[in-house]
Amino acid sequence: MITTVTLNAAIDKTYYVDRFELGKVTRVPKMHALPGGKGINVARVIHLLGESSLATGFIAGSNGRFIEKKLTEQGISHDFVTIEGESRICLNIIDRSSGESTEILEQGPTAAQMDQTAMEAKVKELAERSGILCFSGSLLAGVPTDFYARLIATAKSAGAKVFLDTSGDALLAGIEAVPYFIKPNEDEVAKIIGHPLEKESDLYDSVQGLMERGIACVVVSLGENGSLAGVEGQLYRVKAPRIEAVNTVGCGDSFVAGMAVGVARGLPVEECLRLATASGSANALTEEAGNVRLDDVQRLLAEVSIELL
Ligand code: TA6
Repeated sequence: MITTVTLNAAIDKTYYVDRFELGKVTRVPKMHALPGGKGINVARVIHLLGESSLATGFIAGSNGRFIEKKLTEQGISHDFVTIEGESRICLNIIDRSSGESTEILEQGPTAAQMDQTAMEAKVKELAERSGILCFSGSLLAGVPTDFYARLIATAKSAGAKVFLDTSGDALLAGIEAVPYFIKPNEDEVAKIIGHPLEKESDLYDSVQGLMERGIACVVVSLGENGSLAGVEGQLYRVKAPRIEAVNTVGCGDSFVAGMAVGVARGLPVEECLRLATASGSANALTEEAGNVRLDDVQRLLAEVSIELL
């Protein structure tokens, strides 16, 4: 089983509008509302790829109950810690005239000290029966910056492989606990190494450096250009298929899901990267965030190119 942890779970609402203009009334002819937040998206895509997943994290209020109900309807196992307040809504407004996407992300509830203790216990219990634990998304209010580092240490000592997909200070603190997998973008890599990336070789050296720190799998996302991946000491340049994107929100989460499925199945590195990249691209072909069609993933697998550097 692969467990995903979403500290700040959300209802992801996607609004498709004819034209979005600030300061004007905008009618919404079409919308989707799904359980979201990065880790929940990862759990859904793992499930769609045919592996067993379980979603945990913090939920609150009536939005939290909506998240549980919809996950149950989608056949995705869940075991959340319920806290005071209200889970957030994350809004993505897609302007059909320009194709532009605008995200508005609420802050969400606050976790008290006893909630954090409950989450540490939940992670320990679930890590004991999961091969992989994926921690995804921003921290919620109330938790310390090193909360992921603490949860990673707990999960690792229970024997699970840990994936971490977060940003900013939570990422900087989290990598101190040496997860198995991270997925920073170029700006985040620059923040980790403490200076700007001036030439291509700076990026290569940084990925090598992170692998030398014990992180087995470092994937730097390069947007629609694919990624640079460092796995077990080797560097790979991965090129994503050319597609007509409908909604790119959740592509990173779908990539993480594909990678976790590949690792759980014991696939060779290149096949893991291929499945992850095809899943990320397939997400962009659906209207909902964090969703893939299996036939798209299967078709796109052949269109991913991987070069050993
Ligand atoms: O990756 C897209 C997304 O998962 C949205 O679904 C939305 O819920 C958002 O990210 C949340 O990101 P955050 O980093 O705030 O947890």
